[in-house]
Amino acid sequence: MKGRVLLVNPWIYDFAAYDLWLQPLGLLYIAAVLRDAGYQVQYLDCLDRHHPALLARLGGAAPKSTPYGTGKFYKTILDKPPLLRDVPRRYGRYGLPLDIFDDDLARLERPDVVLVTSGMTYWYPGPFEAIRRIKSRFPGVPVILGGIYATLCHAHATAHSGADVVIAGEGELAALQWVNRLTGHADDPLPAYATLDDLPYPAHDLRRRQDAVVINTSRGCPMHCTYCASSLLHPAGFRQRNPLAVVAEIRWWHTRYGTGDIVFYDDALLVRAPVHMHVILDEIIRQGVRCRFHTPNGMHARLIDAPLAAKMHDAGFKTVRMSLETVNPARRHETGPKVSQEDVRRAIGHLKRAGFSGRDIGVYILMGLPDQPLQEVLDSIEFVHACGALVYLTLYSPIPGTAEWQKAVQEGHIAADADPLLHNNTIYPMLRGTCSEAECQHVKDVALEGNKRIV
Ligand code: B12
Repeated sequence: MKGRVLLVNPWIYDFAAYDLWLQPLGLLYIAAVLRDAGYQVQYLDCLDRHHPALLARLGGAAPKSTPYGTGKFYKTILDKPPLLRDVPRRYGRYGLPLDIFDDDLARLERPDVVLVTSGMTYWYPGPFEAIRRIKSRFPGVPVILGGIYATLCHAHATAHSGADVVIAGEGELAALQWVNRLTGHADDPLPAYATLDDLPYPAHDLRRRQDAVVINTSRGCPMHCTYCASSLLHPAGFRQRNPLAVVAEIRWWHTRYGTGDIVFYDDALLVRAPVHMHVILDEIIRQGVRCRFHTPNGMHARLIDAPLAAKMHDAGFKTVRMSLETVNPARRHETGPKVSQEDVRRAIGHLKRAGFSGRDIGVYILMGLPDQPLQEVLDSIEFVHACGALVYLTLYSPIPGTAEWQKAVQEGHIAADADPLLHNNTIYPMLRGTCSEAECQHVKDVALEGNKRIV
């Protein structure tokens, strides 16, 4: 054993959060790399809905989950940060109560290094709280912060997080290098990860349960939509795994851990489908892997054709989501014309003919874009409902480093150095006056009412 490393998945601080298979995939990859390098790893998950101490506090029953394993987090209502004072919503911390986390920390052996991950930029109070508590329990132990917030808001994280080291970007090798350095193994050779296939499987076994496992068949995205941060998070560009290796990983979780739900986290799952997704689906069907598959991250509708839809159905896909963003062609053209209305209509048709019901198919519509009239959102909702699929509204907020961010700064909608709390998609449209709370609610009601009629 070269040393002991603690890995922490922190809380979410937000107005709303839902466990749509939220798993810290990047941190679990790093855990696997460290374990392979000879470190003992310990793991604390502040978002563990099945933590026995939490369940005991809630009366002992299992947490309510959907049949596919998603569900509500425990929420502790908190005072709003002053910047968000005027938002007419209840703010809170999602995940374990603080004392349960502290008890877990107290039971751990002193680690040599602690690694903390971070998700959405505006969730930074979560990692900050975790770092504060870790520092108070283990004074002198170095803490390294990485992840999406740490990458997109590197300067903010360096200045304010309290971490000793903040690492941007994909972190498998950087984390190992730092841990080696901090534990006196600086001269140890590093593994050569030339392709994604060289990485170990993410350490999902550290999680309390493996009923649902998230997986990446690729990293990055070949498209460059103006609102998306994928290329900033994956500067090495778009890379796909060997499709047979993906199926081997799915089988590994299914046969060894009884995993029944596999969730794809890819940005661009269907790109190069003939040599990638088709092969994955063919093999799942040929090998008789009986899992349920989900794509909570929207797929590219243009790439869903009849043969692909049929195979997805036969392979056991259950949650199928794609993105339309808006029915306004001019706006789609400006942001990255990856999908048209016709693509979405056609894709829904293919999926339905393959055997999916309208309730299996969800289409993301973006709301609160700069200068976007409410009517455009209502038209988009009407279009999706007329195609016979469910609408999922996603509220827009600009992400630092993207083209839309530059534009928002230039047009004075957000300050270049705005506190990342203001990136929150729940409030950004409201703060900018793009849509009021009442208007947002009206649009949501229209979407929900229409969704009820989808069969
Ligand atoms: C999967 C995904 C989701 C999942 C949930 C993911 C999760 N666990 O939270 C779902 C589908 C639910 C989702 C939802 C949303 N998402 Co999302 N999502 C992603 C996506 C595609 C992949 C994230 C991922 O797991 N990557 C794979 C792993 C391997 O990479 P990773 O976690 O980054 O880890 C690597 C590094 O970060 C680093 N690292 C990580 N941890 C650590 C720790 C240490 C110590 C070190 C050294 C390194 C390190 O090393 C890792 C391995 O290389 C990203 C885009 C992207 N390409 O990152 C968007 C992204 C994170 N999502 C985004 C958005 C906007 C949303 C939504 C708000 C969309 C909407 N408008 O509704 C919602 C809100 C979610 C909510 N409120 O609950 C934005 C972020 C916005 C922001 N301001 O931060 C992103 C960047 C996409 C974009 N538009 O550019 N999302």
